[in-house]
Amino acid sequence: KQYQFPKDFWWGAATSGPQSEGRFHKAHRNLFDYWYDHEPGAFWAGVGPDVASNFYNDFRQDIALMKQAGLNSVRTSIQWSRLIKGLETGEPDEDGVRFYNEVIDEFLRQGIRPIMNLHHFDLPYALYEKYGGWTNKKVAVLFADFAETCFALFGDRVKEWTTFNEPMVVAEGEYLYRFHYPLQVDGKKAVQCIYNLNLASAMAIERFRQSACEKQGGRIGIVINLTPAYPRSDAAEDLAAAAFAETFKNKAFLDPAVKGVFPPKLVEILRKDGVLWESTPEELDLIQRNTVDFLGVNYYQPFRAQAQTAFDDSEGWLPEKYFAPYEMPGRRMNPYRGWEIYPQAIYDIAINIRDNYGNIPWYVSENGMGVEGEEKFRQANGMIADDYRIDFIKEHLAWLHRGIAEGSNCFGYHLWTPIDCWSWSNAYKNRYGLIALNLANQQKTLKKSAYWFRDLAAHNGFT
Ligand code: BGP
Repeated sequence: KQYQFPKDFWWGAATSGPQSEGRFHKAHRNLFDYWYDHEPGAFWAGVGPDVASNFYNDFRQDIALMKQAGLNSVRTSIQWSRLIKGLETGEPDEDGVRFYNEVIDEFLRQGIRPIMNLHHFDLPYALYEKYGGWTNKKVAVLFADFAETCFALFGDRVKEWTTFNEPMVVAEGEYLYRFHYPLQVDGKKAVQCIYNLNLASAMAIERFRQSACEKQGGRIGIVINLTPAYPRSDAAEDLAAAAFAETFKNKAFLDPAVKGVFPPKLVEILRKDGVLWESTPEELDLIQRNTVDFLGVNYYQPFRAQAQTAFDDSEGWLPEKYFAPYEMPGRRMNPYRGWEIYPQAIYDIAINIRDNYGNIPWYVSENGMGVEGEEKFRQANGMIADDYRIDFIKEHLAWLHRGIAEGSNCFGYHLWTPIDCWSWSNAYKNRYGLIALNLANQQKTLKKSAYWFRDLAAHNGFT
């Protein structure tokens, strides 16, 4: 079968500043830098964000490799902790400005569209120390100031911006499931954090509308991770569990970003349970007025839900009061990574956006397959033969294609990630790149999937 995609489709890949640049010449540490300095061996066996994939020093070569892999667009992020020297005054750091200017210009010189994201889990640590991070609305205001500086400095060349990457993961990692610093379990803080991140995104969008960016052809969006929730069965309790999981995990960001309002059901339940966020009418109005132009959707895995039967409230309120994860027997697991593979969810997402979110323009901003021990697939000629990744992409694209054929307004697909990069959760154990990174000598070489991707982009589709 022939899978042709719409004209001018984005074929690209996504990375982030903190996972690729390394910490060279940074004015400040972000939360992960701090955590790593503090407890180097704790989670990453001593391998940290200090060098990452050395994009700070290698960016010209790296962008040339991305070009060879056929990418016509790439998302990365501007690190607040690199660009801004005066976290309170907003004063930019000279080397930070130089670096991002050169990176953006290099992308453009190679004919690659740069999409710039403003927050990829990398809050400056000093703002956590002083204000308590995203639980404090002051941080939202400072974020909007930082965003405004980015629009002024780079908006003449960057046409697509996104405010946050996976804001739900910030709330979950920091205040529910302990995988981001400060590693707390506090449902009430998580809920306030969700609200404040939505507010910060809307404030940044307001600054964008006030800037010259739109006149220069710019658009702004957000990158949300969607894990469509599927019920264990048709029993009423399972359906209700999946509905709450869908609301909490997905709609809590999707609805304010696209529709300007929080899901009423969520507000109702949080209020009833006494954990609703603190908001003001002015803030809610600002959120309502400042919705996105487009949506980025990160999709890796579905969420299977069942009725909760054993909620333990010893740690206070948690969203699990209303659902429990369900490990469906026979579900298809990634043999190298531990996440379920369910390509059809991409179609479900496409139809959901078409039917429930005004068919807003959107793209797949991350999708990808993490593989442990990829070296064993290296052939005699030196190339990693990652056929499993090619198959993974094809399967997801086939479902995406069907969603587009049925009218969903999708304009692109970005793989996570162009070049193997550092991970928050597993350092370099699981590789995702089209381009392999040899940690011993920082050599970067195209994998088989990179050649396949180049053909995909050149033909705007595959058979
Ligand atoms: C997404 C993040 C990325 C990236 C990716 C891979 O959630 O936006 O930053 O890390 O997941 O996941 P992991 O790093 O856990 O392998």
